[in-house]
Amino acid sequence: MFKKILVANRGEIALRVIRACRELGVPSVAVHSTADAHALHTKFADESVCIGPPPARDSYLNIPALISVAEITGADAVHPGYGFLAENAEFAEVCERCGIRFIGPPAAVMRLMGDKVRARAAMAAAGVPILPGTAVLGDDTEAAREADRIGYPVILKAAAGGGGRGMKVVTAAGDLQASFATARAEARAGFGNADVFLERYVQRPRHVELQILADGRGHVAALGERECSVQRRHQKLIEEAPCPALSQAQRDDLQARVGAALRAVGYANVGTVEFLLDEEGRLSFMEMNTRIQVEHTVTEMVTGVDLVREQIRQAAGETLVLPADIRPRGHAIECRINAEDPVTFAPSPGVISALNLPGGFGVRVDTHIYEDYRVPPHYDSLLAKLVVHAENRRAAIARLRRALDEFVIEGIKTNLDLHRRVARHPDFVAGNLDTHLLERLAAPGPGGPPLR
Ligand code: MV4
Repeated sequence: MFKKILVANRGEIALRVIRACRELGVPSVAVHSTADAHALHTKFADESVCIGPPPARDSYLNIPALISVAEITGADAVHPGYGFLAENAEFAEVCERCGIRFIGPPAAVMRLMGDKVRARAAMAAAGVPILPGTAVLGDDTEAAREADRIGYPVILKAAAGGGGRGMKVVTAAGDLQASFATARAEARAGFGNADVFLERYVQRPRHVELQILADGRGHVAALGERECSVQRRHQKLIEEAPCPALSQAQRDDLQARVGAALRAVGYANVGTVEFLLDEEGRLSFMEMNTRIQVEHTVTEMVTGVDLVREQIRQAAGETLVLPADIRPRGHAIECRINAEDPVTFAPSPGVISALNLPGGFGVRVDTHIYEDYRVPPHYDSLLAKLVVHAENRRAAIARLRRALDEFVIEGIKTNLDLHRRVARHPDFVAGNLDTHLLERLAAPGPGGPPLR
């Protein structure tokens, strides 16, 4: 096992990692910006080092500063959490070159999955279903020919994009030339790489993702899927496990194919393979995330597997400990509680003047906030993850409503009310989810009760 782990993150995920370190008996080192001098992760860790001013590029993204802290404190591993440097292959390489284990997959696998065209090819080669689409496109003539073959609507995606960034839907042939030029320009500006490719566009998909845990020696465990369709502008708001729309046969088939694909690429550590589930119930690969995700908690609740502990153990070369039967037990739902204006969705930093966290049977709250804590304006707006677990989806929704009603955060604006309304909405209760649900809810009219 490692001698000491540097936690290269902040907020709730830094606490999550520090807690796992403590249970493993491994000392942890927190790093923080000057804006986070009073943050809980600096107090929970065994040691804490200030690495720079508030902007993330000068602190949490400052690779030389992080390496220096690891060397000075004697940390022999780095846990990147999510966001920040978690999917930065160069950071992983620098760590390894300095003799510090990066707790994540090998840099080469991170690069492969960061290239959406190569990732598609790797998945397809192992029999994972992908949407009709192309390799990197040479010019707009080729794009037009391929779009005609695939059939409209199509979507242009940046090969170096991901998470919904760098995408352009094209509904008619007359728009393709202009969209192709724009997509290339945006890809070059946004990712330093102008490569784009085409896929058939799925109009009203559900977002389903499969949690993976691998040891890099040929063992790939699939820990079931999550449904993450309740989102707004590519920010997930509610996640649940299992997906209410997937049959056991689909789940088994998916897990077998993804397992084969990830064995073939030498995957190690945790990862998430994202799929679109279309109106006809067909799954297609979208992209792979090579990090621990915000919503890993719902998988933990239904599988009983401590994913952060297992990713640390795997990175240290230890054998994976997994239950024999990793079928989900019961149902878990997570709400992301954000500091944001309920109408404009703008971030709402400030001081938390009063706080009551929900509790009781089947309720988990992962959060770094406390009474009198000042939410800084420099980072993402996630305040807390409320996770409920119960014997089935119906009971989980009842527990979620009860827990949301216990939750009090005063002094800043939050999306707690939005969650309370979604948890009572007929489409959500029925499991009729798709990626446009929140837009329909926010619009007044027959789409359901208006949300504002
Ligand atoms: C798509 C799509 C429809 N068709 N690809 C968004 C996140 C990124 N991983 C890919 N995304 C999408 N890709 C095809 N061929 C629709 C989306 C999409 C989406 C996917 C999952 C969850 C929310 C979404 C919101 C808008 C668009």
